[in-house]
Order: sequence, then C-alpha cells, then structure tokens
Amino acid sequence: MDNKTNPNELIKANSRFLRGTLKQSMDDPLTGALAADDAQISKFHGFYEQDDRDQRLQRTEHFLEPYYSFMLRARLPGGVCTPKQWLAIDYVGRELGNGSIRLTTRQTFQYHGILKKHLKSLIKRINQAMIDSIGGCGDVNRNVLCNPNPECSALHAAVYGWARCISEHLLPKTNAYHEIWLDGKPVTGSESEPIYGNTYLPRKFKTAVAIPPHNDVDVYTNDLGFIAIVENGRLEGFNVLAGGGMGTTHDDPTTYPRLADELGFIAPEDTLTVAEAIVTIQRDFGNRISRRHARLKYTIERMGLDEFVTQVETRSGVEFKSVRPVQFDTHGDRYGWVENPDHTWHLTLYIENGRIEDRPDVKLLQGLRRIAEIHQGDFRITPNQNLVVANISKDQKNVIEAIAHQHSLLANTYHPTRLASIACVALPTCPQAMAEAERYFPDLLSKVELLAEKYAIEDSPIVIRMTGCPNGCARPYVAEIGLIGKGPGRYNLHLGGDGRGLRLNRLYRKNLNETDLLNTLDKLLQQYAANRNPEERFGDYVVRSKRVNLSTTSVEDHHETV
Ligand code: SRM
Ligand code: SF4
Repeated sequence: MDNKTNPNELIKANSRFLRGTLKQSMDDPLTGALAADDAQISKFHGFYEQDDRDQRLQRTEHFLEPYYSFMLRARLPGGVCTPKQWLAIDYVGRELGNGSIRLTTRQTFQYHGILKKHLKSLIKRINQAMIDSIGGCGDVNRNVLCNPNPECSALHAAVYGWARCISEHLLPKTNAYHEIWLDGKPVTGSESEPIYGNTYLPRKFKTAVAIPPHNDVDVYTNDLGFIAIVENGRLEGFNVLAGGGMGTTHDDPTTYPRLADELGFIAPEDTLTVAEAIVTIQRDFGNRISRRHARLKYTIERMGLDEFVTQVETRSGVEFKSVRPVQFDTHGDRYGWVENPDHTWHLTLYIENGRIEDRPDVKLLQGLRRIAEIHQGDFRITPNQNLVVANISKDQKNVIEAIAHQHSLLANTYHPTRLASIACVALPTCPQAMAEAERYFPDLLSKVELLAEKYAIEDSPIVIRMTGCPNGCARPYVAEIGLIGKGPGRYNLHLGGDGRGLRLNRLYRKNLNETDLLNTLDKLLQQYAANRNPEERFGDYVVRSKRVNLSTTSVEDHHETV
C-alpha cells in the first residue's frame, strides 16, 4: 500500500479479517465510544457509532463526551420476516434500543440509541431469531433488495430465492462476527476471504432484484441490478445492470448520481457467477485512494462500458445475450388489499418515513405487535419504508384490518402524494445530516398537500423525496421533486424524475428556505395544473414544459438573495 492509499484500506488490511480490537473496545468502561479504527470495522458487523446531535453542543459546554450510542442495521434479504421474527424485532427494539424501529429504504430495519453495554446482547437476541447484521453496512455487498410483488406469490418465491442466494453468496466469510458477538470458537488455522480478499471492496456495494412492471427497488440506482424476465409466469432469466448510485458531494462536479447500464440477459443459473465476477472487478479496479470516487459507477466510467462487459464475460465465462424488453410503471408501493390466486390476501400498510414507535396519539409498535401475534403468513418490508402483511388467511382478514385501522396503519386516510414520498433519517442520529429530513418532512408535506388542493391536483400523486444531505439515502435524484439538505432549514430543489425510477432529475434551485421553497412549488404546481396533458405526471410536465428551465447553468443560489 502506498502513501496515497486511503487510510480505511490500512484499517481493513490490519483488521485480521474484521476483528480489529473490537473486543477490547467493547470492554472499555471509560468511554461510550469505540477506538477510532474499530468504529470503521464495526460497520461490517452491521453497526455505526453515533452521537445524539441534539445534545452535542450542550454536552461540549459541560465538558462531557458526546452522548455516544449505536445504530444497528440488520440483514434481511428482500425484507421478508416471519411474525415470530417480528415479535423478536419488536421486543429487542423496546428493551435494548431507543424504543423505536426504523424501516429503511433497503428493506430492512435499524435500531437507534443502543448503548455500548447492550450491543452484544442485542446482536445475540436478533441472531436467536435467525436474523444477523453481517454486511448491514461496510465495504461489502449490502442488504439485497427484492420486489415484494404481493400479487404474484409463486413467482415472487422464485425471484426472492435468487435475492437470498446472492446475499448469502456475497457475505464475508470471516468468522469474526460469530467469535465476537455469538461467542463462537476462535479460528485456529488460516482464514481467507475468497471473494473479497483481506481489504474487502473499496466501498459499499448494493444489489437489487426487480420484477417488472414494479420498480419499487429502484433497480437502476444500484451497483448491481437484476431485472426478472418472466414468460408465461415462469422466470426465464435476468437483464443484468451495473453502475447505478446516488451519492454526491455538494458543489463537487466530479461526483454525481448515475443510473445503471444494461449489460445483457442471462439465464437464472448464471446469476451468482455473474454477480461474483462484477464484485471482483470492483474489488480489483475500484478506486482505493478517494472514497468519494470509489463506487462501481466511477469504475465503469473509468474503464468504459465495453471493457467492463468484456471483463465480466471473461471472469464469469458467461456470454451476455441481448437485453429483453421490459416496462416499469411505478417505483412506489401498492397500498391496501391484494388477493392472491389461492385466496389469501396481502395488506400493504403505510408507515410514515418507516418510523415505528408508540407515541401518545398513535401506537404503531403496539398495532404491529397485535398483528404479529395472530398473523400466520409473513411480513415484507418495502424499499419505500412500508410494511406488507403478506399471505393473510381469509378468516383473519377482517380482524387484521380492524387492528390496522385502530392504529392508523391503513393507507386510505393519507394524501396520495404523502403515500408516494419518503425521507431519510437525518437528524438527530445521522452524523452526515446538514438539514432535517424525517422529523420535518411530514409538516412540509402538509403544506404541499394544501397547494395540491388549491390547484385541484390532489389526485395526481407526486413522488417527493427528501434527504438531509447529498448522500441520497432516500434516492432523491430519481424523484419527481428531490429536496436535498444544504444547511439548517435549507434545501436544493431538484425536478424531473419520471415516477418510475428511470430518469434522473435536475437541480432547479439551490439553498431554498421553506418560504422560498413553497413559493417556488406554488408557481410550478399552478403551471402544471393549467398546462398538463391528460394523465401527465408532474415530473414529465416539468421536463416537457418550456416554462420550467431545467438547465443547470442558470441555477441561482438563494443564500445570497433571501
Ligand atoms: Fe445511506 C450513509 C442511512 C440507504 C447512500 N446512510 C448513511 C449513514 C450510515 C450515515 C453515516 O455515514 O454514518 C446513515 C445513517 C443514519 C441513521 O442515523 O440511521 C444512512 N441509508 C440510510 C437509511 C437508513 C436511510 C433511510 O431513511 O432509510 C438507508 C439504510 C439502507 C439499508 O438498510 O441498508 C440508507 N444510503 C441509502 C441509499 C438508498 C439505497 O441504497 O437504495 C443510498 C443511495 C444509493 C447509493 O448508495 O448510491 C445511500 N448512505 C449513502 C451514502 C453515500 C454513498 C456514496 O456513494 O456516496 C452514505 C455516506 C457514505 O457511504 O459515506 C450513506
Ligand atoms: Fe444521513 Fe445524508 Fe443519508 Fe440522510 S441522506 S440519512 S442525512 S447520510
């Protein structure tokens, strides 16, 4: 390793396959934090060190160390879990976390506010329920997304099977997790990471499997994507995509969101070989100097797509066939009841920003616990932070609906735009947040809903996605309206996604405060209501309309003007 190599590479290389000094860090009673290098290694085990940013200033003034706690992210391919597992997830969140569960945009759940002294028992408890957190975070393949596809369960089972296999195949093989958290026996002989090697990947790596016409996994925003090709109800194979990603850095044009390229069509049995080939290309060619430029999207840009495809074919021994035509209609969720051919039912619930907790007015944890106590099917977390209660028997349909209704979990009482929209976690836990997202978004949406009513367009949902910084955790760069945190109370406004996750939006205005944002949206919605074509989406209208200038060169910075 030369002196230009990113320090994270050295930490990984010296970690003895992800052990580091995590055990010692856990046992250190003098601090609620981990040693700095361990805070990097811990991510591969599924947890992040955080501090409560609401308390940061006050604690510094009182010469106290930050209020450290941990966020743990589970691995849950396709977001599927059983009612028994749900009850365990719920119990652990209440007993050992901060009393809330957070469903994420990658179909899994997070606990926040875990104290260091509780981490090990928390990890043990979820593992007893057959859920682990290996590769929840870190420079490896992350939780694999899979369309929950409720109205076609047999096909879902086949495709979901592949999502699980990819997740298992690309797991780190080190025994460190079992040794440190589950009291597994230390390895005596030599160890290796056959796919990753001892420095793992240069950066995180994300995989999704989509079943058209639903693009709820936002397949084009992933490093690696598989689009299921179905003929006569049978899985024929996959169109393979590579090189999608959302993360950017404000005002650094060398970073950008990117949609994945189509590589070609493969048979189902070639899935793992091709996935592994792509991962190893990224391992060998990804940028290990600048983490900002280390995702696969930049590797492909540097290599060129043709060379990349040749490398994948050579390494895998699989020759791509021409991509098959596919059509996507939405990247949102399908709420409410859907009947299966076998007369069981699925119910998709609305969970605002994925946050499940008991508040004085609404008790979501309690409601879902009551459902899990009687439900005999399964649960599926969606990539839009919602929850599907799947395979409900006919005789339990009414009782589950009644519980969901009692606990405000049914979608039919919410505005269509709210149902189509999501926000990332941001403050107070996320260290990267520059502005609020989850805590502020519901209020902002209420104001946007009033505008939609003013122009009588409330029946045309608009996909709005807000993030507290440009990292893009709620995939805002494919939203019809993307709001990206710039500073406290200020957001960049992006416009022009297509409501299906197939088109990147463009920066329209910079650094808006709420008043300017609402004034700008007021004008845009008025124009949209007056000039749209029948059935035309807001995102399509702004791209078509000559009245809306989406040229990035003319973007005004409102910091100076307001
Ligand atoms: Fe993310 C980092 C939350 C999905 C791009 N993301 C973070 C961290 C861990 C902050 C940090 O670096 O310490 C956030 C923790 C906040 C907290 O307190 O919980 C965080 N990301 C989330 C979640 C929970 C957002 C949500 O509201 O649901 C999502 C968890 C997904 C999961 O279960 O695995 C989440 N993050 C995403 C997505 C969406 C996706 O994957 O489909 C993206 C954009 C897609 C992509 O990766 O390109 C995303 N997160 C990032 C990035 C920017 C990566 C980049 O290439 O530049 C970071 C920062 C980083 O990696 O350095 C980041
Ligand atoms: Fe944090 Fe930024 Fe991700 Fe939001 S987008 S969770 S603020 S890293």
